Amino acid sequence: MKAAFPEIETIRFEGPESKNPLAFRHYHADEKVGGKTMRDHLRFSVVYWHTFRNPLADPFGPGTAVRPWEDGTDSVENAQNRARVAFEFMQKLGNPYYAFHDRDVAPEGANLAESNRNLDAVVKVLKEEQQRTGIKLLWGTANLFSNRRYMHGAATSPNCEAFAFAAAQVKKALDVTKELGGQGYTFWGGREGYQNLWNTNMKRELEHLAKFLHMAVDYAKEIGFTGQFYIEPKPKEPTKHQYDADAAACCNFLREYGLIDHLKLNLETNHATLAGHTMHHEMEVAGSSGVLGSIDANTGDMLLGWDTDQFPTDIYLTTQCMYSLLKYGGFKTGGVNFDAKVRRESFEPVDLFHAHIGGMDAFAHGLKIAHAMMADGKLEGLLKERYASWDSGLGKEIESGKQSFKSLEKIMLEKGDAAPNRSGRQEMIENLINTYL
Ligand code: XLS
Ligand code: NI
Ligand code: NI
Repeated sequence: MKAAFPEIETIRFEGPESKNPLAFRHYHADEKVGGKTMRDHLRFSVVYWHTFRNPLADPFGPGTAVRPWEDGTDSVENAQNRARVAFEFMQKLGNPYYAFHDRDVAPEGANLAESNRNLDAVVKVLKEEQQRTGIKLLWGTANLFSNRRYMHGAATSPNCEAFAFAAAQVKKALDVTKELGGQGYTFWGGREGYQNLWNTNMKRELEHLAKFLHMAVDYAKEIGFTGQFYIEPKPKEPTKHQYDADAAACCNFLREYGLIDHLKLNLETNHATLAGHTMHHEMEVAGSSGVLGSIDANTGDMLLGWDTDQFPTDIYLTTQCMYSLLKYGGFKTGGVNFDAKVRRESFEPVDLFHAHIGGMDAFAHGLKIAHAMMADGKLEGLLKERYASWDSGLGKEIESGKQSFKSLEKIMLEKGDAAPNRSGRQEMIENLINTYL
């Protein structure tokens, strides 16, 4: 095969002083941070859909991407060749993981059987390339939102045969994910939501979604797929309201339908901001509920209200992500998955490298800062102090269930008022954070 990126060498770590745009300044895979390599902390993953399939169109114009390896057809051969290109890219970049939807890697056929055959033909190449390079599958997923059969949703469609087709598609995607040794499987609720409540039976749709996820869990057990399932919160787009709106809504749904032990969350930065939250908030909600699984790393634009999926470069953001991640014990099966695309104006193949290098460096930098903050312990100390009233005496008694409304009333009637508050020191803490940056 002709090299797709002949002019690009393997991307190397050159240190913070390097002026080489095709080098890492912070990501040094083998370097240990707190006893663990950066590679193992961050578990970087490249997404197939944006990096190898996105033509860079927008609602006002067609795609601009120049991808010399594409032959312009939707053939299986082209898809197989693209798979080899993808691995050449990833090998040069040095990310240990990737992720894909079934329809990203292989063309959809005229019917389910043909689609499955197409997928098998490309999976064969993916498997060879995984073995050749050592790059692993972080998670697989099925595209249950592009085909017109899913216009009303997949698991939440009013058309039970759309549900059935989606089930068959996920079954195959699980087989393939297992075949490739995938460490997880993600459900992002593509069109699982509503555009209009007048024509929607919300309760029934939610029950169907739960049923669908239970079937997936059962099938995984049946075939011995032990990877982690994830659900990926997003509040809107393409539907007006998606049922998996944010981390808290997902936790509620999973608990209500007996799925909380089977799925963790895959949090995406731009989805958090679309939901009116920060990523930091979503990480804390998931982390404190024990369901922080993986992250789709990207960022939105403050002035654009949609899922722009930009590559993350903001060190403050990556520091928040990595601080929460370290606090909750780091990734087990998940990783930093770049669900991000280059801008329409950045149409050349080399831009794919610049984008990923920037994202990886931003996260590696964030990791180093977060680790330093943690090792220093000042922030943790301040937090401990802030809640100190709960560590002994009355606070401890309340926490351990030894007090009631009645007993507390008695105490407060005697005291007359609560002890004075202490300053929250927000500005001091914000200044402290800046000292690590
Ligand atoms: C879309 C989602 C999607 C999922 C995978 O907004 O982020 O890309 O990550 O289906
Ligand atoms: Ni995503
Ligand atoms: Ni997204």
